[in-house]
Amino acid sequence: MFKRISLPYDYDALEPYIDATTVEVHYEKHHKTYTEKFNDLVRGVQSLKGMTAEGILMNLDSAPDDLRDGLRNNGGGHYNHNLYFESMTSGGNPPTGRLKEAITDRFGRLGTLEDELFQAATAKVFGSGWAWLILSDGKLDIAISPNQDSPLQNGNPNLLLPVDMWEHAYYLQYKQAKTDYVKAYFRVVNWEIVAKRLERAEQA
Ligand code: MN3
Repeated sequence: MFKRISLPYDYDALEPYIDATTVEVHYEKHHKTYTEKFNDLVRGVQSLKGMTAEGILMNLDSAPDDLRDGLRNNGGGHYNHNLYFESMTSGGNPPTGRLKEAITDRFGRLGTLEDELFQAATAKVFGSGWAWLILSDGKLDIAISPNQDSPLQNGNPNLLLPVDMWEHAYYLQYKQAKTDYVKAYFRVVNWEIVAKRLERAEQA
């Protein structure tokens, strides 16, 4: 049984950057639906028993043909949103330690990382999709993916920070102004969590 993470903050904790209605609808409706549909698809399929969501999404080729698209979309929606909601905290916090060092090595400064991730999210993702900070070949990198895909489908499990670019992530508050949404998202990023993901990725 796949579960959503418990939201680690109140609905209004990310205001004014992400408002309470957006968080509530996104978590209680969209995220809930992806997770329920994913569980419905996986339930009773012997070959998927005991697999993690990550494992299923990294091995879609071996999934039953009639379930593959559903697993990809709903499993991706489930997995990506667990990462996304865990990636925010009230008021945000700054990168420290090894993460800060990795950011300096690759981007020079946090602002440059944010600029590149912003460009990817707002200019390269067309329609619904995601932008990502990932670890790739031992280095921080930026990636994008359509729909509910992620770098998992390219064999890379080292997802460090997601940016949800589906309209449902911002439309209630920002309407079409997705650039304002991405700037606001950067104000609530929980870099402590990103640092933990980097640590795990570098140990793997
Ligand atoms: Mn979403």
